[in-house]
Amino acid sequence: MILQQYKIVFAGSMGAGKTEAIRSLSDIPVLLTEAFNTDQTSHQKLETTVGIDYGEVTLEDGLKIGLYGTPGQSRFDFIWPVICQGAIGAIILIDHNVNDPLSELESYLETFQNYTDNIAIGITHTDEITSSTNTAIYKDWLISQDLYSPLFFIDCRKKSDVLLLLEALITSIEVNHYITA
Ligand SMILES: Nc1nc2c(ncn2[C@@H]2O[C@H](COP(=O)(O)OP(=O)(O)OP(=O)(O)O)[C@@H](O)[C@H]2O)c(=O)[nH]1
Ligand SMILES: [Mg+2]
Repeated sequence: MILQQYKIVFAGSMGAGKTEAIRSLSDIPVLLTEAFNTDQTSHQKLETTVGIDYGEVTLEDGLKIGLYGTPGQSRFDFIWPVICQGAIGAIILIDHNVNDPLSELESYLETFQNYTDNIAIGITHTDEITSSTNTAIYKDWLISQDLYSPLFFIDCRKKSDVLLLLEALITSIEVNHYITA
């Protein structure tokens, strides 16, 4: 399982859709590490990731990617740098409906920029908007920070959405580092 040609890590807040994104994308049965969620204050979901999710996808050009999902709970943040070892990039997923999604994005970017130069951002749950936060804030903020990470609004339950984000990340890596399959 560690012998994948390339490794991409999915990071981001609890319930943002990391496990779901890997499930949608993977060509193989996904190795999940879900357990009963005892942290109902952070998120009211029934189960949460407590280890490393793992899946694989082979892109049209034959490039095989290992998909590694992190646990969103910050009590597991010690494992994030471990999972990122050897990764060519990371996808940060942020639930648009959390209290302050921009500060969550800022905080995950700040952390994961220590582990990889290549980051793409997926804003999730915009199909069920419950907050009054404007969706324009993300791009405006990235521009204000002089950051040019690919950013898409995605539904993690849709393979095509997650694939688009993954391919945008791969393209930006190829442009930056001339990776060939
Ligand atoms: N409506 C909607 N549901 C979503 C979206 N993305 C994920 N979900 C659902 O949100 C729930 C939580 O998703 P998970 O994939 O478990 O979230 P996670 O990021 O892995 O969460 P942790 O492992 O707890 O950190 C699941 O029921 C998903 O199907 C989305 O964009 N829209
Ligand atoms: Mg999960």
